[in-house]
Amino acid sequence: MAEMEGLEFGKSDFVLLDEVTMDQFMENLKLRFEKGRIYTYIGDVVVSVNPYKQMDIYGKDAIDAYRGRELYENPPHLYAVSDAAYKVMKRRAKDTCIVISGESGAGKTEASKYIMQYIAAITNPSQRADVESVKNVLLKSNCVLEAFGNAKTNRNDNSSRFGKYMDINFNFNGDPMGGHINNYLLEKSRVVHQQQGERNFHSFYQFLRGGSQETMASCHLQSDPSAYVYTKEGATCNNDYSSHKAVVHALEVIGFSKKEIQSIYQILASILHLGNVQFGSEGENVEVLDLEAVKHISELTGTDADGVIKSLLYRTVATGGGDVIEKGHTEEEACFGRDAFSKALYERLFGWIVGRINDVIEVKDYNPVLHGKNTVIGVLDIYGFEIFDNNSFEQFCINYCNEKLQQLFIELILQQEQAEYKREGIQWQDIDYFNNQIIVDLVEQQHKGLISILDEACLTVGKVTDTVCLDSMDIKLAQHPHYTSRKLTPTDKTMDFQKHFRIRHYAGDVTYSVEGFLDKNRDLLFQDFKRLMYHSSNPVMKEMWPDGQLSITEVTKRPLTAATLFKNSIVALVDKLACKEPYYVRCIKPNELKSPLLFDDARCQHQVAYLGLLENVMVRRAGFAYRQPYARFLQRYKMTCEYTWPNHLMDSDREAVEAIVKQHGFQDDVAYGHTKLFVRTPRSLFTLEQERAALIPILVLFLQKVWRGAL
Ligand code: AD9
Ligand code: MG
Repeated sequence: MAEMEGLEFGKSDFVLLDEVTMDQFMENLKLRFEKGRIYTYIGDVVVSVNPYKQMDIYGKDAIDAYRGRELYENPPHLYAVSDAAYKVMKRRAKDTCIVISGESGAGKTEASKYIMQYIAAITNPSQRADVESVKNVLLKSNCVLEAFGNAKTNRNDNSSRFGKYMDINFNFNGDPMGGHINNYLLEKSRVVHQQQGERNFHSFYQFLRGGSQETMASCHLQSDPSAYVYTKEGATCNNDYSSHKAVVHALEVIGFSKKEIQSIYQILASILHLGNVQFGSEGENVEVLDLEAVKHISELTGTDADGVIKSLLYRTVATGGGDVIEKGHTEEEACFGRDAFSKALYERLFGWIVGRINDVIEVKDYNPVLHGKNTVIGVLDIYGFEIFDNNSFEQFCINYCNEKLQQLFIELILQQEQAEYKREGIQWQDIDYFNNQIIVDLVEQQHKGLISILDEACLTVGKVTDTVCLDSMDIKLAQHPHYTSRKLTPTDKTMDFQKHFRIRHYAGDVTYSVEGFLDKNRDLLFQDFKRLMYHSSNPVMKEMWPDGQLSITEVTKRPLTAATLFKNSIVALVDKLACKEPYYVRCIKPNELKSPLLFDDARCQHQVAYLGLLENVMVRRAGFAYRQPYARFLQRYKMTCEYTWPNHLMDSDREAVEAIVKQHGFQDDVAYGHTKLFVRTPRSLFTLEQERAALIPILVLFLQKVWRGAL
């Protein structure tokens, strides 16, 4: 219990710091981490430090302790905010969301899983079978999506390489009745290439390690990942075997048919074989060197071997005059096409899996007249801010997304405060904070923003290279305070003149290599591959390629680029979040070594700074650090006042609260809202807390005596 947590564990809410300084903040954060207290509040925001070890704080006892309780009744915990989000959703029929943010490896995905587990545990007390089934699918979907969407990176052994936003729908009883998953930009380039020390998506290694002999034989695979170009950078690890079994089991529980599961693994196998396809050329003629691999691919994808070869070597193009011709690839184009095909196979597989899960959990036959209002809790777990040695288009998108979420945090936290003060009839004072809107604009502004410049370069006919595009950025953004390139700061030796630009993100400077930006943004996949797959004899695979039925003359010439599609999806996400009541979990990564023991002061301080946590505390304390509904305040502190203990005889709780405040002499430090008491400085509360703490042992003794009948 919070009240049982003595001061040796530090302050459980940063709002209670004596002074809001970085030093005090860090001292408290470190002390709590070292004492095994990984969660601390800023009001109702949870600050979490990754413990890098299993903590005994998530079991059934903990769930029972937090169920239905208020935030301040227990020590800070994810369960407490989950419960708060759930209560608001249920009592006020309001949609809520829990936004989990923090950099790669800070603990977002783990947090999202605990939150879902908690919600699953506290709902459906009557054990209705249909509700249990929905909960089961929601929980099992994590295992599947992690297998196909996560990978080992140099930052995190289980890094999410896609963004996930899950809505859980509740009926009027507060029981989950369905849900929907939105996935965002899977980092598909990982399918064909990984940085040194990283792995491809877990699914490949799990399959190679855990697939049955029979399946491996039918897929013509050997279990060694080094036999395949796409997986040779990584290696299998010990839990790949058991994970594979768990994933297949989860797929079955969710409701994937045998045929569907088989198709999933046939696609993985096809991708591995595709990666091994090499090309040779003699003069103009390019040919496929590995006919064996092609044979396997055609067998596994239900396509014709000649068709596979043809789409690897030629593309169909429509001429200006409306004729359709076949154009042979150069060797380089053939390699590009092969990799683009592999990436697309995986991306569509992933999207299809998410779609199938959504089919199962979609709310069906809901009648608001019969069933009451259907409310939602959304849980957002998206890839965290990333700085690698080599940052490319993917990091650009991921970091832009984090800028948007930071912007939302700023808006909502301020908005919420403002709304609260307004609701309660109390004046609001503005606080100075860094508004990262300027960086958001740098990326997404029409015409002048980086995405617009990129798109323009992609749509320009003729040979526009990455470096030409960089020139264009340099010209248009020369004056921007958050953009720089070597050309603009020639003395900076850390940037390559040809290839790099740098964005001063809210979370730090990131230098991006522009190489490959245009290709990744265009995201070109020759129509021939789409047509090939659309004609697959396997109906599961055919379903993934509906656009393959278009003839080349029907294909739109200017599809939206990858960056624009991503931007649109993130804007839609932010809109979705903005209309819900938000709860925040801000995750901090304590060190780069994945060590449970080390609290790296500088690294942590940097995160506290860019997450704006200090400002968060200041905003929270501006004017009033602490607020509580009259009834709650009374319940907690009535023992400290002779007029309220054990019960007051006044006309209202508010009057009783006034009596407590007056007796302790801090009437100048408070404001009375319509339903809540607002306390300006935490010091007043300390006095009350201390007095209460001193009274508790006496009270306990007294009660024990009463129970024993001694009094
Ligand atoms: V990324 O942006 O997807 O790369 P996350 O999601 O923030 O990142 P993740 O939740 O995957 O990080 O945590 C990284 C690792 O830290 C986990 O695999 C665990 O080994 C470890 N971790 C994180 N949170 C906890 C926890 N509450 N208890 C124990 C934890 N270990
Ligand atoms: Mg994650």
